[in-house]
Amino acid sequence: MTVQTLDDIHELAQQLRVDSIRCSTAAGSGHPTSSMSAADVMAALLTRHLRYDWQRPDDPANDHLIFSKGHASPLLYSMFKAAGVITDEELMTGYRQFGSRLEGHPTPVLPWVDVATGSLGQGLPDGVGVALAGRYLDELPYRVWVLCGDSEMAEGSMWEAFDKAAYYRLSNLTAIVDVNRLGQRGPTELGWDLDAYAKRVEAFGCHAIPIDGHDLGEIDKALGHAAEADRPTVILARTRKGRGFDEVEDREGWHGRPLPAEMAERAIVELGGERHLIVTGPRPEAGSPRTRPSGEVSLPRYELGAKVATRLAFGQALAAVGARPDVIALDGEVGNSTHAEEFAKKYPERYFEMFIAEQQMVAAAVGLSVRGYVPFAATFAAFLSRAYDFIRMSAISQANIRLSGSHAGVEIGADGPSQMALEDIAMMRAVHGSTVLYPSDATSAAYLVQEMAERSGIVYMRTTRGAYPVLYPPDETFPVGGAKVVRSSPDDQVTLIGAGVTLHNCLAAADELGRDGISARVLDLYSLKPIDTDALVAAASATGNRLVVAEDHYPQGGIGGAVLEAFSDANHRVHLIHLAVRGLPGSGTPAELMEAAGISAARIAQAARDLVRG
Ligand SMILES: Cc1ncc(C[n+]2csc(CCOP(=O)(O)OP(=O)(O)O)c2C)c(N)n1
Repeated sequence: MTVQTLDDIHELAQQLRVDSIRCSTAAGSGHPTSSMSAADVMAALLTRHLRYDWQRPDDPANDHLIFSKGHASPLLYSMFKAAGVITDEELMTGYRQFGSRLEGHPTPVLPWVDVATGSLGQGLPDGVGVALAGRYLDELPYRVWVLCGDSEMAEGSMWEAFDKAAYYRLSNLTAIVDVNRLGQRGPTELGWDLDAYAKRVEAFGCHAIPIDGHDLGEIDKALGHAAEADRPTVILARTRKGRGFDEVEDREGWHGRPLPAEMAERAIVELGGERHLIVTGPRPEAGSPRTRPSGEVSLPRYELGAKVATRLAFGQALAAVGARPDVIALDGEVGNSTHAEEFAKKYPERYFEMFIAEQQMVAAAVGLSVRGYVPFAATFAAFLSRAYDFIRMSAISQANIRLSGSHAGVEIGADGPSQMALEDIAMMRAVHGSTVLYPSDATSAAYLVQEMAERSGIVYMRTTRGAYPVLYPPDETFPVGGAKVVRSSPDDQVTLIGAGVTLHNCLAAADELGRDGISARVLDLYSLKPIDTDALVAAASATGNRLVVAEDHYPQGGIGGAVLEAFSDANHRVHLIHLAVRGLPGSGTPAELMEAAGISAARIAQAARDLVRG
């Protein structure tokens, strides 16, 4: 039906409440009361303001609706029923069931869902990324509407999002905060103090509109204002959790609890019974994203033996790959260290400074990926760990993002352990479907940057601070999932495995061993996930299954872990010495720190001698 009056919207809101109760009671699980508080706002949005072609979720002109409070999935899925894209039967039999697309929290398994939510504090930052794409890249008038919880507002990432939304004047972004006073275990920090929320929001540069979130007239007006604002809008909707059923309304103890069947029956009666309205809301204005001319990617070329840091090669290659107009770069205020600034010099209009807001930086990449862009986000590898939950969730969002972490390991030297990434390989390898790359020289780094642009999922490159010799000629190729035998002879007695700075240490160790009459093979493991199991098994088999792995990372989950998992999968037995950073490092020169950590050339050579001489 075409909704005409506020009474019609009220009918729809009651349907959304009833359906939220019905599906969660049927599942025996879910968050009906969190859904009921926001039903009025969502009914008004769906019928009058969300410009969306439900039959064509890929239409680039569509508005975007993100449930940052993803646990209100009963409400979202009830909206899908009201839009006519899922049936009542699917909602009642599928919600939260094994194998169903109506998962406990929304994911892009559903074509109308942009990003996975459910880890609170992420949907709004993701929405900032989508809004950035709309305003600066697509140049389309679509709007991004994000439903947030009030307890969720305690997450710092929400404020990173408001801050960046205001900085980039994202007038196409509207956050709707469902201020129902209650969180999971009880009252929220600010309760119904809309003034306090409004002051904070305004201080961040956004436009606050406090309303009664159950007054359809006020809601409709606020949503209309938001669409016309010249900066991001935050609608602060004062609501009551469980609204519409007296037994639970505004009462503690009902968060995340479905109503028992007999209670659900009473609730449905109180809410006026079941309804099956299918509504038609506004459609998007026809439009296509702005296109930009595509150029030839011409990667930088490095002279063999020249000393070039892989972080510099990353930046230079990123600038080269920028010839593709879909490539976007994001920086966490360290672009001169990661060398992402090389991209900024060439393509300032596709470079977004996120300042020191790593969570927002990763979320923006996810939002850009929603619109099909190829985002690269770079900071010190150590600081990506701050955004790890965002990285984890981006895999659930099926996002395609590229991350680069510079300043890996103790090799960074004097700055000390706060700046050293010693956990990043473990963290990134553990992400679902991720790719983890760790080049040792500029040629391979540049090649792999281009590979990153082509690859889907979460793709991570670890880079090194110091400058080390270029090992490969410019036309060498480095397929993802491969490895390189850098040095070998038929007499090799041991294989030395490294990546990044430790590959250079392995080469120096091989020289030292050669002087002692021990011939060592050296393997460059530039692709840690996927890993080249065949190359590992071949090298082991050729060298008496004697291996030394050296890595500038803590021992857990790094290169050694990846190598041992590969041998275990291949059911191949080896004698392996694993050199990794085991103590807590301090400051020093790279050489001092690598020696102390036991990953220097001398320590690698000693380990190899021990293996060979048994
Ligand atoms: C990062 C994170 N921390 C904790 C939770 C567990 N959790 C789920 S819902 C919720 C309360 C949310 O309250 P609010 O944002 O006010 O939403 P409401 O359900 O009241 O509408 C909590 C703590 C979570 N999902 N994510």
